Amino acid sequence: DTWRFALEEVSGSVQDAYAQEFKQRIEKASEGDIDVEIYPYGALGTSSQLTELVQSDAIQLTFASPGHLASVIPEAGVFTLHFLFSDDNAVNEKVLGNSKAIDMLSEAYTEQNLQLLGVIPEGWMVWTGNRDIEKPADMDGFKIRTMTSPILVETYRGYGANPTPLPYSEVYSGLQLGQIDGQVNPVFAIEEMSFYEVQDYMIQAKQAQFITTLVASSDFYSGLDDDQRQVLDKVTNEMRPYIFEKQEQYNADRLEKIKKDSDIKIITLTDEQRDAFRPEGEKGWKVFREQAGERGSKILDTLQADIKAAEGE
Ligand code: 6CS
Repeated sequence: DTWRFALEEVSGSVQDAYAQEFKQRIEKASEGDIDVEIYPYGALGTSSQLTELVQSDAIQLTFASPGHLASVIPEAGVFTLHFLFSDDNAVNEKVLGNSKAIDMLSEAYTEQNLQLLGVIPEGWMVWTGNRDIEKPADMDGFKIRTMTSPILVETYRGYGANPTPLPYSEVYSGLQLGQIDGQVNPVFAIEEMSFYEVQDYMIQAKQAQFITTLVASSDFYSGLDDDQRQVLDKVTNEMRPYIFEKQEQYNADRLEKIKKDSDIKIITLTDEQRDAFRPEGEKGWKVFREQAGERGSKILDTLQADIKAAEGE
């Protein structure tokens, strides 16, 4: 059998590292029964289009980032909320692997013909801009590109920014032509998409993690024979520590590369500066609760409690 696996990121990205390792492990564990074909970003369409291809079973696997997917599954938008996750990303990784919130979320995916296979952090979201952003007032009228989910758009509107939702593929030209002032993504992505070449500032505020989800089409998943499903479940479980380490390494290495190759100003907000963003950043939570309803609220409350508990351990 051939499993087609589409990425929302280009070759050399965290998602690509995942897919390459996944391919090797699946092909080995299935003893040649399964071939995995990888389609990097650009081959089949935007993130939203990739999700549609999986929903209609035209391809079997894709990454579906909540920053886009929450337009279809508002509950997934929980991963895009600001100041929810722990400052310690190891805590986040642990919670994402265990929390009951993920089971609830999985129901919401199933209703949209998607099987949730994994929740994967890819690093801290970092702002880049043609201006420095150190206090909420600096966001006033700032034309920031966001992913396409309304929850994210409202979160940035809460800061007073002028959010512009766009597909990933349109960000570089938007920045270059000055149609947008800035964008937000993990460091590895800022490097590989060359955003740092057309921006003056890079601001680390640790307001959110970039978290993606790995999905399969429900029909594909339920149609697997027992052996194949076991192989898939085992491999996706065992990939967790692999990709967690990989994303840390990618983000650290690419930061060094950006420092070496450009004179972009890199700013890390102090705890005090970050705290000033908190009340506005948390406005997005209200929008999330409205859009994601009762189940969404329960997912948020459960995650929040699990993060607190894990921080205390
Ligand atoms: O900003 C985006 O749209 C994309 N960013 C990353 C790092 N991965 C996929 C996502 O679609």
